[in-house]
Amino acid sequence: GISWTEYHDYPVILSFVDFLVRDYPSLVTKTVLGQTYEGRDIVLLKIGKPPADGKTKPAFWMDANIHAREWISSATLTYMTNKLVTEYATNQTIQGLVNQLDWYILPVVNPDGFAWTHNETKNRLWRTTRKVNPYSNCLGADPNRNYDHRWMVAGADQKPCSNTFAGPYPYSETENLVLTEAYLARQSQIKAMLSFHSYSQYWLTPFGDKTFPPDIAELKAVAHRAVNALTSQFGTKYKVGSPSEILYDATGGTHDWAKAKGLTKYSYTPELRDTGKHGFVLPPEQIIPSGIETWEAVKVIADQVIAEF
Ligand code: 0X9
Ligand code: ZN
Repeated sequence: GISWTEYHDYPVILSFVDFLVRDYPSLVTKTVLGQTYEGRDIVLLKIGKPPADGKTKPAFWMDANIHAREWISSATLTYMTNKLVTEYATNQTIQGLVNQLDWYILPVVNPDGFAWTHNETKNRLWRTTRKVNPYSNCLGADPNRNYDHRWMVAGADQKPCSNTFAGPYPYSETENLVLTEAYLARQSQIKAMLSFHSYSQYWLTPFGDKTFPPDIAELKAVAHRAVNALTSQFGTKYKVGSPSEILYDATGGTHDWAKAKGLTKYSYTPELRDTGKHGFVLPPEQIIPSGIETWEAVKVIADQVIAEF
């Protein structure tokens, strides 16, 4: 196994994934969705047991680190993944959640950017992918602006050197393309999706263009229950609202895409710890508390999905 007292680079996260698959073969399967621009594997984990009655189970999707520098997102997600797998045999609650749901987990959506932030001599605060852009010396695009729902409508840039460069066209980034294909292949099953980012302590609801889905009241009610459960652990406070309401307008992001295309009811972007003291460079001592509290929020949404199914 690995520890959650420090941050790990991509090879260590991949070996953690392989360790889970090797030690818990009846619970965990790994799919390589494709390769990044620089040739790294993009991996999706499935945690679940085949249902006793042979019926389809609802599924819960979680991904992290679409933005390279937001290390707490994959650290929190791997912490929760480890919990789901290693406590299955001993923890009644987890057993129920794994028996009743399939969990799809994509721990690092943007491995090239992530690897770049781990290279000591380079840029810890890198955000985007690492693809070469034609006619520019700047690398990469913002993969959270690269989906095709309302692409380039708000909070996105056409200039390759911008941190919010939407890419030359939707799905110009392989990372977005393979995520979308994997998601669409499982869409009838997926009832909740969380795309973890940092920082600000927000539980963002759709959409990022000042509009709202018809069931926004339900989504916000569940989000409030989720963050209340989170806060109950250590007092960490989260705000609930759409990006336009509490952050800024931005289109072409993961949770807007999943909601707008009618794929998934409970679609959120949680912006994890902190509120700016350390920002993206959150001390590793906060990984375990973040994992513990975020898991409380995830459970609320999972219970809701199960109750509605
Ligand atoms: O700007 C972003 O992509 C997100 N904030 S971050 O500081 N992590 O970069 C917010 C995304 C808002 N999400 C959608 N509009 N879907
Ligand atoms: Zn982000």
